[in-house]
Amino acid sequence: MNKVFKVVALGATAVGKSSILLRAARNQYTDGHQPTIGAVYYRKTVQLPKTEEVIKLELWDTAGQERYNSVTQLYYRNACVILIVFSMDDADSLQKAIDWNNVLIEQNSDATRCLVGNKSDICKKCPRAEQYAQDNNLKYFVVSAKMGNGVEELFQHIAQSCNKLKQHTQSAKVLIVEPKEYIKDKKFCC
Ligand SMILES: Nc1nc2c(ncn2[C@@H]2O[C@H](COP(=O)(O)OP(=O)(O)O)[C@@H](O)[C@H]2O)c(=O)[nH]1
Ligand SMILES: [Mg+2]
Repeated sequence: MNKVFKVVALGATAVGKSSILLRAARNQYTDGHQPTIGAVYYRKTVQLPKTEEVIKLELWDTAGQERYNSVTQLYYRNACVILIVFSMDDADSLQKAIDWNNVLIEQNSDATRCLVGNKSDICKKCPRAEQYAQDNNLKYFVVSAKMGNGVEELFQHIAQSCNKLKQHTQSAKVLIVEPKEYIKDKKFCC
């Protein structure tokens, strides 16, 4: 099955959401605000370690809507993974990330959520984010879209989460299909 998993990035403006997605998809980085016109999403495939398995991802960018507080549920609906991004040097952006996490909890989002601290090249640690992630059972990643640090590890984790979901849905299907075939083979007549 060639399922493609949707990944989205939420967070305050200028925390580096577009830069992380561009680094992950094309291994590119440019200083300055990323252009918001153009690709709505990037494709990325991730090879899972020690397997033949390849996970296909669609990385969706907000196209800058967060600047006007106009990111709607339509954007992150059906996402398998939601990256909640903040900038390691900006406490307000961490608060915004926490607000997003609360919104997703209230909406009963079943996507895998990851708290992502970006710009680790200018600020290496954020104890408040570490504590928040620990207290709220959130996976926490520290990355630098600029230097590339941590981005591959983040996407390995994302791919593994998607793979678990894939296996889960596949085994659920087997459970539904098998009893029907059993009945057919036994030639029940009614
Ligand atoms: N130092 C540093 N700057 C970054 C990093 N990632 C993004 N930026 C800069 O932060 C600004 C906003 O980045 P952008 O990706 O457009 O943020 P977005 O609004 O969240 O999509 C730009 O000037 C980027 O060059 C990073 O890892 N380190
Ligand atoms: Mg952007």
